[in-house]
Amino acid sequence: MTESNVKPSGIVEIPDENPEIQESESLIEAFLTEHGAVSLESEGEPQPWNEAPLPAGHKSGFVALIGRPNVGKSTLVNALVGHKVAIVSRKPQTTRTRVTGIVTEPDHQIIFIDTPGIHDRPPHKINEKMIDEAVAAIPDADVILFVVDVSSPPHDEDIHIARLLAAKAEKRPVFFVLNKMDQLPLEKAEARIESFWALLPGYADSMPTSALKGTNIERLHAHLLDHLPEGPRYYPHDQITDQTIYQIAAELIREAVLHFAHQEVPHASAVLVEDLQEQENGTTYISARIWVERESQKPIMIGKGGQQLKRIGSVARKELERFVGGTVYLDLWVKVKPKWRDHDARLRELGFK
Ligand SMILES: Nc1nc2c(ncn2[C@@H]2O[C@H](COP(=O)(O)OP(=O)(O)OP(=O)(O)O)[C@@H](O)[C@H]2O)c(=O)[nH]1
Ligand SMILES: [Mg+2]
Repeated sequence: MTESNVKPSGIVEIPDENPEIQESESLIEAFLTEHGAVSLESEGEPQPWNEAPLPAGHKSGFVALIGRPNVGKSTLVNALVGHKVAIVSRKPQTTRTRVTGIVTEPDHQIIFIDTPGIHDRPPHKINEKMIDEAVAAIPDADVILFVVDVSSPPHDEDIHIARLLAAKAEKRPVFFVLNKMDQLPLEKAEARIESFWALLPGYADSMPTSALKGTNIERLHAHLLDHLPEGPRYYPHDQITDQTIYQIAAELIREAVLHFAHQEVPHASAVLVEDLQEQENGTTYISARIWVERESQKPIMIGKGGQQLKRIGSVARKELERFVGGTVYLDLWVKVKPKWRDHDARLRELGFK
């Protein structure tokens, strides 16, 4: 038998003491309070979104966030968009594909492209594809945010990315985003920041931020606007991401997996949502599979008496309920997919090209 199933609904309540989960909950809460679901219902006469008149001088553009794993790119996109569009975790290589977060204001639209962290240890095909996704975002962008973690000195991967940007960003403005400034002791700040600046002497602008605390996010947004060209709206005003509801659900479940799984298991896991539908009683039924690579990883994911899977399911269900704005019945299965990280067909099933 390669499949196991535990119904997680309502069995274990996890105290939400983890600041990351609280952070993501408050983002979702704010989003749902404001909008109720993934996109806004427009009131009044429907008008084709791309025919609505725009003010003179309307600006728009694509802003790619590039950086090594774990520096806070996804946290930053969520903060800039004001909604949770990308999952976040303490574990490196959380983001696996490009994720857009869209901000629409009366006079501008910015499409943020969150990318997988670029690193120099690609042991599997999936890692190569992740890095390809990130590198491919560079020439598509109007502005590039080179996100670094200033809480520690520049890493070899930062040096590698700086070289990549020097070669590939061409005439595009590159901003240094000096993130995690909340973790940088004041006495080290000047020397540390200068050591990052030295990596890319041609940068166009630089901004210390704390994506976690929201520091300088508004200022960064304003600086970005100065560098964006005049242009149209590329997306309807009420769209905050280009991910499908299936993809968002899978990512929210994967975030819970990343939170509870340890060592090699998080990297060996993937989530595929197979069914998602609202039932007559108003409950949204979601059926998903958690892939692991080896038989030995399955009992780890399920835990003794199914406790681990119940914890994952309980946290994921809460996030999914906020996301759909109603009750969710989550049917979670663990499935062994040998070597899926190196298997083209498996990777295609997960949406990789
Ligand atoms: N102290 C502090 N922590 C932060 C900040 N921004 C992000 N983090 C934390 O850093 C960790 C990684 O954040 P992510 O947003 O997932 O990082 P990422 O760059 O998207 O990582 P990958 O997707 O793996 O490339 C999480 O634990 C975040 O809560 C910040 O400004 N300050
Ligand atoms: Mg990320």
